[in-house]
Amino acid sequence: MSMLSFERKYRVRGGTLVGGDLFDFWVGPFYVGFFGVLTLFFTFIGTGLIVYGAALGPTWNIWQINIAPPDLSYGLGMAPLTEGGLWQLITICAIGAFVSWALRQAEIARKLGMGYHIPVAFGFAIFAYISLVVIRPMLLGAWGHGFPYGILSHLDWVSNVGYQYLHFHYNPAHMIAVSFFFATVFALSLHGSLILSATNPKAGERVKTPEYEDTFFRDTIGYSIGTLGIHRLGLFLALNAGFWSAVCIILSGPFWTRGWPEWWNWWLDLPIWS
Ligand code: UQ1
Repeated sequence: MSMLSFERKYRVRGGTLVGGDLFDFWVGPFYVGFFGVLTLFFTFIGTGLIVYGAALGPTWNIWQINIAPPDLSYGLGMAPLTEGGLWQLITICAIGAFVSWALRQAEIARKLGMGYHIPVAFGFAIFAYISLVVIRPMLLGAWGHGFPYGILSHLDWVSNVGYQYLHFHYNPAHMIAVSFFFATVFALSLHGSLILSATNPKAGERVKTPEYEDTFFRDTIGYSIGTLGIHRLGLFLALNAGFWSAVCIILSGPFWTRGWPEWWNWWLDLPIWS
């Protein structure tokens, strides 16, 4: 069955989460749906507000454009547009667009009778963003703790917040997150290279079966996790990378205010030494 006739077979109404048949159609290759319309709505408003904020600013230099959150003195209230209010509206649009996109993924998965793995995975990324601009600022009592929207300005924010805790690499949750990021990259490089080595042979040679892939790893390390297993492992590693990133920044401030190196004094403070 060609790809196009496969798509036609599955392009049927139903599976929507809200609104029944409303927006239940395709435009060219793209499924629209209620959440497709909502994604477009938030994206256009949010992008428009970013361009408006940039137009108010002192520069069109792409590296230096900056849309800052409100001053800490505004607490958890709304600020005037030019005093961080734009940042607040842009944040609402961003979350609206991201969540709508995840729900559109869920509707497409339902139509195809697939699992919800993709929207759930994207949900971890949304959670990491929301932990930076909503959860941590709310726990600290001011929207001003969110990060500014700008290429260099958000890098400065990361550097400044890191130094506020003296040495962020001593944050145990940060250590776990970084380890998962490295493990994710390691697993994907093993998997990508293995698949290409087996399925992209020289002209005239046969594509190798999964038995070859298993045997390569059994010969190398005495163990193969299997063709389904490597994808379960990859998803597990990647979701944990995002999850522990969120944890490490939520801990910093709301639950630990001193330098992170000092946290490790719990070891020296164990009663077994006295
Ligand atoms: C693996 O064992 C395997 O099964 C055949 C794959 O599937 C195609 C892989 O991509 C990789 C990388 C491995 C090896 C991974 C571990 C954790 C032993």
